[in-house]
Amino acid sequence: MIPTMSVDADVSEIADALSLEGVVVVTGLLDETRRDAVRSELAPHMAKSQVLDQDDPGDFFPSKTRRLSALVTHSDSIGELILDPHTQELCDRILLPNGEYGHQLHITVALEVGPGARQQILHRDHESFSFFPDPKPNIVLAAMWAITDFRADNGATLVVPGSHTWQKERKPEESEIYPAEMPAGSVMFWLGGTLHGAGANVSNEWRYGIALGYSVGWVRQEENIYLDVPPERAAELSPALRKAIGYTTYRALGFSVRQNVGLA
Ligand SMILES: O=C(O)CCC(=O)C(=O)O
Ligand SMILES: [Fe+2]
Repeated sequence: MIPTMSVDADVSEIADALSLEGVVVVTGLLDETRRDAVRSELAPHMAKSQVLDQDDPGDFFPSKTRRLSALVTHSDSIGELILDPHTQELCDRILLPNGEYGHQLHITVALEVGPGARQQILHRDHESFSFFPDPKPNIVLAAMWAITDFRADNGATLVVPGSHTWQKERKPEESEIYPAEMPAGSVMFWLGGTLHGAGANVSNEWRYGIALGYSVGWVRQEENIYLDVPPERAAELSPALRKAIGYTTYRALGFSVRQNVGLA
């Protein structure tokens, strides 16, 4: 089962469920006005995303899906999601023990799963950190913001609770895989070690989610944020958001002539 809690739940309970199961859904985090704002800001860029009709079963991304990254460049309201207090609190609790000088934004992607899309390959988001034996320490935490409802039939993310503690070789039984069904405005949080992937969409609607990943401040970010959010764009952001996306230092790491990246 995927633990589900409301936004009013105590954040320590949310963090405990996330640590225990590797996944938690929190409902009621984003109202319709704010969902519409972020979606409409991204729409012209999302429209340029190429939708493949022909599926390659080995491809990480199934056909009939739309994807867009560099969300900080494309949207002003995404900052509010990135800095969401629940998310930041969960990152503090789960990532700071493995990187006490701070965490950072790791990746931003809008993900639309269209009718007829197959299931995505189940994976762990921290696979790139292959240096660490499995189960790896918590280096990555991810959040999926449901912009539309997520249902089993429209491609809700499939998750294997508990799989963050598994050895790499263990494969999930069908009965261990759950769809993260949640109403629009909810957020699913999961750990870098939790097996998951977009579900198949057998409905006739598109499922729209925004995935925001976070990592400990001493690893390379998955998205090349310094290229995708260049200094000119970074200068337009609030200091808190600029810092959150990685324009900051982690002890000696990441210094810059640009005033340790306050950008003066
Ligand atoms: O779209 C989804 O539900 C999950 C996507 C995902 O896990 C990924 O692209 O890494
Ligand atoms: Fe993923």
